[in-house]
Amino acid sequence: MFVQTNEHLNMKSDQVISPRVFFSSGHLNGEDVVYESKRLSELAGLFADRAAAEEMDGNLPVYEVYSWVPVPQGTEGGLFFGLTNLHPGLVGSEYFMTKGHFHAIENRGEYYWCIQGEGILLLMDKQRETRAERMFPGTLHYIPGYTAHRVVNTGSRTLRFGACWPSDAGYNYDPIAADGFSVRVRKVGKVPVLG
Ligand code: M6P
Ligand code: ZN
Repeated sequence: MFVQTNEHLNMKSDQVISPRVFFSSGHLNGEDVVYESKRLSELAGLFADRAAAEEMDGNLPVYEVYSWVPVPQGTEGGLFFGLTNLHPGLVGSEYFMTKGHFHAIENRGEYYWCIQGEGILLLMDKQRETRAERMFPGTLHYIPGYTAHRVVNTGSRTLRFGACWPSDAGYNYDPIAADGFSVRVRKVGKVPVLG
């Protein structure tokens, strides 16, 4: 990786500081970067075919999330940055997916953008009306407030997406844990079907 140093800039080193966080296509590295791996055992309850999930290896990684948390959780006015690698796979006929969440401060929005792979972003409002946006490299997705968001990997390679959200948004997973999304994405023949 090429890192520009202060020497390259021909400035006094107290005028320019070197970057401390690095974004590459698959990783975030640096200060205040938090890494989390989500394995099938903790996600089994998301899938309709729970028995199929329980027959699979619980250690299987489903997705990994890197989050750059430059200010404390809950700070008003700040932003967090995330990179998620969602692996390809099926539980029964249902594609691997993220847990999905509303924000704890419900009116907070978020951006997602697809870097690699293909999938579907499910957006569900408080009335459980769900719409879906296709994700493929270069797509940019605005997630409004009051809207639960979940990503489904319908492709054959790791779906990689970026995210940016307010540092006071927080997470509310409870409605999803209780009732899921109103739409599931399944592989029927060779294609994803929503239902
Ligand atoms: C994105 C952001 C993160 C989120 C992650 C995984 O990177 O929205 O805040 O944690 O996706 O999604 P989830 O928390 O629903 O599992
Ligand atoms: Zn979010």
